[in-house]
This record gives sequence, structure tokens and C-alpha cells, in this order.
Amino acid sequence: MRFNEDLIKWTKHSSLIHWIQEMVKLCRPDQVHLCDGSQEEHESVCAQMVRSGTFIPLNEQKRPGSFWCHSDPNDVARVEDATFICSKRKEDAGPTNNWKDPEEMKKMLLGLFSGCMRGRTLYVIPFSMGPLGSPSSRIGVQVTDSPYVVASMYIMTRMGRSALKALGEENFVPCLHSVGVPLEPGQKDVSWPCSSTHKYIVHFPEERSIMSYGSGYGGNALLGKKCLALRIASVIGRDEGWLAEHMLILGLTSPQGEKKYFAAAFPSACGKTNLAMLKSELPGWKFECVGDDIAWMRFDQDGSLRAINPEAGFFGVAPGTSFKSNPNAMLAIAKNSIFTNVALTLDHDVWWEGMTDTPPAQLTSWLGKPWTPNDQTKAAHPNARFTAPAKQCPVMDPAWEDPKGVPISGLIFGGRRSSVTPLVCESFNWEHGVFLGASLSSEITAAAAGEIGKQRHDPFAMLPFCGYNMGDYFAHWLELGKKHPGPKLPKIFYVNWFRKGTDGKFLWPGFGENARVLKWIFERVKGQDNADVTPIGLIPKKDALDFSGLKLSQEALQELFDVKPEEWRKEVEDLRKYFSIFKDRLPSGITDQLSQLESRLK
Ligand code: O2Y
Ligand code: MN
Repeated sequence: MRFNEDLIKWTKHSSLIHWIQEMVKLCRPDQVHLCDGSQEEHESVCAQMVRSGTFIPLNEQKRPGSFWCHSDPNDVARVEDATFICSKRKEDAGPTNNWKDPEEMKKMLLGLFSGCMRGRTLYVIPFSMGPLGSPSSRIGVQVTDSPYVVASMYIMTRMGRSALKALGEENFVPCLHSVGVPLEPGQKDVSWPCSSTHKYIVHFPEERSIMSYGSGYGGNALLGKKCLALRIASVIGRDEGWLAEHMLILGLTSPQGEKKYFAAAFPSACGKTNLAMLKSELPGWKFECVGDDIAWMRFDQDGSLRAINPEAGFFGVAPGTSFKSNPNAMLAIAKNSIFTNVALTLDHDVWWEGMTDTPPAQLTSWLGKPWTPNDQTKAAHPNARFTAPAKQCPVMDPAWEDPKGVPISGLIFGGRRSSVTPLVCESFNWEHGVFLGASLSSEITAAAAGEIGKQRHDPFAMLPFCGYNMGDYFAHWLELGKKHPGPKLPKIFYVNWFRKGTDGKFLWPGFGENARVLKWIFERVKGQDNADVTPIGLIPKKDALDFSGLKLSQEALQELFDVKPEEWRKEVEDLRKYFSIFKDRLPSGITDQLSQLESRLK
């Protein structure tokens, strides 16, 4: 095939050339396309998807350069049951991951991948996670038969020849992906090919490679995101002494012009994107966004924890996003964006539940069917997504692409808890903070398969994303704190925007008002003495949280910070049971913290 001539012109990386040639032999595509990452290439891939019926172009006057598409109804979210960590030893994947022997898994997958791209084009996408050329960045190369993936990776990563150049002759993460639907000669393609029988999202942490089969959607298919930047990167981070975390990164500037950066972990679809680009309701306090989903963090020589956002775009949940809830996201998606599983308006714009108070009178639903407000079903899928370039967000931090990263002063964990945990609390120290992260649990949302609304433990919001034994991951966090003591070690906080009152209603207004909580956190990292000690951690002293201009009853305030010992004793019992799954891999730092909490509650 002709691509061989181009390939050797593009790179001298012999093992990369060899791997690509092997993948072509295995998958047997009709054509091979080496992605150069140019704007022209992006336009041509999108135009081809318009011709094939996958993409509908949106109204150029309303949303230029943008496209609507809808997936197969059986391919709408990450599939955790089909996600595997194939370490050599089962105990290295740990009790929270699905595991299979890597040799057995490869044998099975090679059978599936054999000839899987017949009738299709194999695209080679070299991509950089992190700013091009940053010492903290990592290069992956994704081979895929999905043009949707190519168009999405153009937005979400720095991809193409520039990534190959940055790679030089260094190691890359091989990422093999197929939708798993070969086409027989003359067979007509569907608009969203995916396998109805086999879906596998597989990670080989020792050899640092990824194979994904059968799904074309989001985290299953855009392999730079959850697969590389979290599951594989968490393993690399453990081995090299840094952290790959499911965290947003934001910069906060006080009215006095002092700036601090924070990283925050929340389980999927808990409003991370909203917090990352918060429009502050507090006069004079300015929020800027570095990233909305993933943070790679390492300590520098001065003991500062520095964070980069490995991504170049946002793959955000559309439903609930509006000019009220997140005006900056709405501006970011005004052009050059892809909308998946939202509804289409008659004049070819997009709509989803929560975008406006009343829906348009007529829509095409995410299922591609005519829809009116009388319909009992939702017009957009709850996990419908926008894919938009980060640089289009009006509040990107000036340092968001700084190769050194930004210095983190505070780390925040948060879950969706209708009871028990207060609006905000601070840990007593690093070890207690790691315990708070390990204790994180939250109600399940639509981003992951599972029973919506049920509570599940989600340590560090990394349950679906940690590429190794979670007990060892806790130990890694504890160790980093020990290795880097001192005044620059970030303080650790826990927040809960979702506590409900006895009437079943949310006690806290959330959204822009969360700025008030961030203000207290900012003051704490500056060393302000405005906290009270409770058995579970430090909470704001009476009147220390800025409630000016906010209508909140005294009872609601009381309930937001209520620490009920009997509820917490139950929490301890539940945590002890949960942590027991890690057996001998649970570090003593976590059990010590649990015992200390128990005694403080007596
Ligand atoms: O369903 C998917 O594939 C998307 S999952 C996702 C996308 C962007 C950011 N975070 C998540 C997540 O599940 O945490
Ligand atoms: Mn996420």
C-alpha cells in the first residue's frame, strides 16, 4: 500500500513504523490514512461524514463549523463492565477492576481484530496528551476505523504531524481501536457502526498499550482521554512519582489580585465542567479554567505541585448546560463543535433538556425521530455530549498551556451526597486528606452504566479510571505527601453541593454560588484562622463563609454543616467494610485514619 512511502517520510521511528504495518496486516482495511492534523484534513473528514450520513451540518449562521450526530442506542456511554485492566497478576489490577490474563485477552482480541476493518479506512492518529513538547506530555498513536474518532481527536488532543515530531524516537502508547463492523463488498454502511455483540476496552499496564473494540462512543473510543490520560497514565505516574487524576484545574483570583490554583475531583457528571469554568456570583472574585476533567500533577524542585491539563478540548455533558448554569461552556460551543445524542432543531441548531425552560415545538430527538414536547421521552440522551476546543472558552487561564503546569495550592474532593457530608470541610493534614479522597462516594449518574441514583464508593473519583490496584494507589498518594512535606504541600478539602433538607430539596443553590465555598478554601490555603474543629475535619467558623446577598435560612445553614455522630458512625462501619476489599494492599495510613475518625466520634 502507498501509505508505506508516506510513513517513512513522516517518521524514522522504526518500532512505530513496524507497529502500524502490523496493525494494517491484522485489520485488513481497504485504505490507510495517516492523519496530518491539519484544518483541511478535519474539514474533509467531517465532509465525508456528512456524505455518509453520520454528520448533519449545523446552521452556519448559528453554529459555524459544527455538526450533529446520533449514536446507535446501544452505544451511548462508557461501558465499565467491558473495561479491563490486563496486568500479568490479577492482584495488580485489584478488586475494583475487571481483569483477564493478558495473553488470553490478546489472543481473543486478535481474533476479533483480524480483518475487522475490511471495507473501511484505517486512520493513524499520532496525538499528544499535554502541550506539544512539554516534558510532562505523553504521545499516543491511535489506529482507528472511525472517522468520528478522527474528528473528535482533532478537537480533544494536539494531533497529527506535530505530535509525531514531538515524539521523535521516544516511546509512544499504542492504541488500537475498531468499531468492529467490517463491510462486505457492496454492503451499505450504517450511520453509527458499532458491534452489537462484542465490546472490549482493554488496557495492558505493563506494556502500556490499549485495545478497544466494538464501541464508537466517547471514553470507549477516544483513547487519549480515559484510557491513556487516566488508566495508563496512572500506572506511569505511580512508576515515575507523579499523579494522573480525574480532576478539573481552575485558577481563582481575589479582588486584591492574588491568584491561586486548585484541582478538584468529582465523580462523572457531578458538575465538574460547570465548576471548571465558573461564573462567579461573588463580586471581584475571578475564576479561570485550566482543564475540566483530567490533571497530571508532579512536584517540582521547589516542592510545588504543578498541574497540566493533558487535553485540548471539552467532552462535556450537554443536558443541564445553559446560559444560566454555565454561560462559558455555552460560548465555548458556539462554533467548531460536535454534538452527539442531543436533539436537532428545525433550523439545524441543537437543543437539550435544561438548555431553555421550554423546549422548541418540534425537534428531531437523539434517536433521529420527530419529537414534540408532548412526548414522554427525553429529546436528548442524558449522556449526550458536546465536543469543543478549549481555546474557544472565554475564561481559559492564560497559563492553561504552560508546559511547566500551574502551581496547585489546594486539592478538593466532592461527591453527590444527599445526606451526611457537609457543604465543605478541610482535612487535618495530608494523610487525613488522602483518607477523605479514599472515602469518596457518590450517587450514580448517567455517564456510566449502572443503577442511576444508587450510592457507590468512588475513591478519588477514580473508580473507573485507576489502572492498577486501588490500595497501591492510596499508598502512592500517602507516599507523595511524605516525600514532599512543607508549606507548599497542598491543603485538602471535601465539598458536597448536593445535600438535601428534610423536605427532600437541595439545601445549597450550587452553580455560581459555589464561588463562596471556593473563597473560604482560598482563605484557608492563605492561612486565615476561620475554621472550627469537628470530629470529621475543619469546617467554616460561624460567619466565615460569605453569604452576602444570598437568601438562605438559618435552618438550611445549620443543616448544611450538621455533623451527626450517629450517621458518621454508620459511615465508619460502611467504610471499614468497603476498605476490607483491598485486603493486604490497603495501606496502614488509611486504617489509622479510619480508627482515628472512629475515636473522635465517641
Ligand atoms: O460516556 C462517555 O464516554 C463519556 S464519559 C466522560 C466524558 C468526559 C468527561 N468525563 C467523563 C466521565 O465519565 O468521567
Ligand atoms: Mn470525567
